[in-house]
Amino acid sequence: HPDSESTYEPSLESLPTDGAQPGVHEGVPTMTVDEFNQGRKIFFERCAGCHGVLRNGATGPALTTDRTRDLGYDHLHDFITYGSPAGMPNWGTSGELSEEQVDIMARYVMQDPPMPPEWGMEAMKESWKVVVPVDQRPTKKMNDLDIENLFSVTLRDAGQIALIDGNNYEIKYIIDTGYAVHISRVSASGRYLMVIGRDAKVDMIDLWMKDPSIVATIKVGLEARSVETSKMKGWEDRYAIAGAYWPPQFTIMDGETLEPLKIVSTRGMTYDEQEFHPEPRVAAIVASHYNPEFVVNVKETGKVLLVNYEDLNALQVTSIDAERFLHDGGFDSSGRYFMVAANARNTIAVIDTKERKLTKLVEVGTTPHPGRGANFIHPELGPVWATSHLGDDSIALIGTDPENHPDNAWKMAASIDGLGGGSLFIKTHPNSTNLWVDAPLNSEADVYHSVGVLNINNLDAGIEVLPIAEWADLGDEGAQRVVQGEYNKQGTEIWFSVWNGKAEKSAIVVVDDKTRKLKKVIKDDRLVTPTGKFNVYNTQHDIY
Ligand code: DHE
Repeated sequence: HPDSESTYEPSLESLPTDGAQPGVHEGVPTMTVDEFNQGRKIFFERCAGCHGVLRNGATGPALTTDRTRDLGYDHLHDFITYGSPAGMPNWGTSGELSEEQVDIMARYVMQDPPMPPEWGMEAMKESWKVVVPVDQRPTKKMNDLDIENLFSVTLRDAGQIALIDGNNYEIKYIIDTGYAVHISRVSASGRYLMVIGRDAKVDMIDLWMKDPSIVATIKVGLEARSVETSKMKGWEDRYAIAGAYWPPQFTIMDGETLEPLKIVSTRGMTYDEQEFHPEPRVAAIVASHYNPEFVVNVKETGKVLLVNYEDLNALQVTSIDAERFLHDGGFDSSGRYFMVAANARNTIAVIDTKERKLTKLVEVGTTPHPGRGANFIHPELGPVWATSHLGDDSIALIGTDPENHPDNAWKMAASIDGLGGGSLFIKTHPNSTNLWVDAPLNSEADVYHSVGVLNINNLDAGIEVLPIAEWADLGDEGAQRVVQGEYNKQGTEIWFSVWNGKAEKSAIVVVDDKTRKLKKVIKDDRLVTPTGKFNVYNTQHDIY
């Protein structure tokens, strides 16, 4: 997170604890206990997302001691300072880490990784709180908010979300949540907004209350990225599920109170080599519309788990071999096929949630990163789902209509030029003819200050580049990375975050979809490090 300046202080119990003693190996630089603890904290906050808590690697390479001691202190020190084009942030030269901290981290990754604690039912129950019991909640909507056009906006380093009115751009509420909320999801009824912090704190917000606020909360682990609720007809709002990075597990909860009901570990064998992996993290989770199931994507083992929630005491989990390093993804336009990126394997796995099987593994560009992807009807190829890439500047189009366009189905039917490498998110809307793509992790400021937009009816016409950061007019301070487009409910405008450091000003830029012209800049001192934005209606109905 090159632009975040976290002041988050994890409680001691949420830090990896011991076993390992710093500096006991021959040839390995020593550390004081204080330095070792600083290293633990920095690694947990900055590095574990890509390299894994146990450092076995995923989005980033493995940093196990056999490798780091081989690479040596100087190499590690330089790498941490300057980063790499492959995606390692330049922690030193960006000023994110001080010279002293770079030195600590170079020595730290040469020590054995400490084993973090487990987080089972007792810990979960202790953290669980029903703030407003179900019988004290309203039975109808008690406010005059246009709930369906609200945007839930992550204020990453503030540990908050903002609820912003999609009609008049007013910040209606700022709600304290876990640290660095990763995603927001909306329950099937549209009433409950679920958010999950990087610190694995799940907060459930009741949008029907006069003043929407948290009605239940729980911590499902020490580090997490995904939350979802049951969407199958007859099971609406019944269950919630959250996936954790550490401990590697998922938890099924009551959909109205977040009471933890079932915890399932994902530790086990990789799908291909069938060797034990100690840290298979839970990445994206979606709810099936065809079966009473959650689709749980396990990163390191490369398995997609279909978790049937009909009987939690006789839990049926169908484990589909897919590809390793599953990360993010979304449904095709029919809502039947789930397209998930196995990012380090340059592959999109297509899961048929109706027939409950793997349909295809599709090879795309380098390190696909779709967010939820983008669905549209291509004039020749028919319905397609699109992803951009972290590792190259292409956009891959995969045909999703085996009935009427079998020749293009489940393969990369086209690859077109996008904005640039370092892309994270791509977006369109059923009412739009625009396909928008960002590149916040590109190394060139001109590129990460912009978004690109293509006409889906004439993709050959090339990309128009819009200077979003310039439009935000925030001055010269900070990196101002432009990230993640999200449409309003009507599909008439698209919002982008201009993501700056915690001490700097950020903004949200709203672009008119038809004219591609600036419509509004939302600036407010409370908009600290805005990243993900989730329109309630689009999120509830999987519209992207
Ligand atoms: Fe994300 C989605 C994990 C870095 C913003 N991110 C996801 C999902 C996963 C994930 C597993 C899918 C969740 C789902 O659909 O259930 N993200 C990770 C990481 O492991 C990683 C690479 C490193 C880390 O340490 O977290 C990472 N992500 C980032 C960022 O740096 C971003 C840009 C800013 C931030 O807030 O941290 C970021 N990730 C997002 C957003 C989504 C997301 C906005 C949802 C996109 C959507 O449209 O659905």
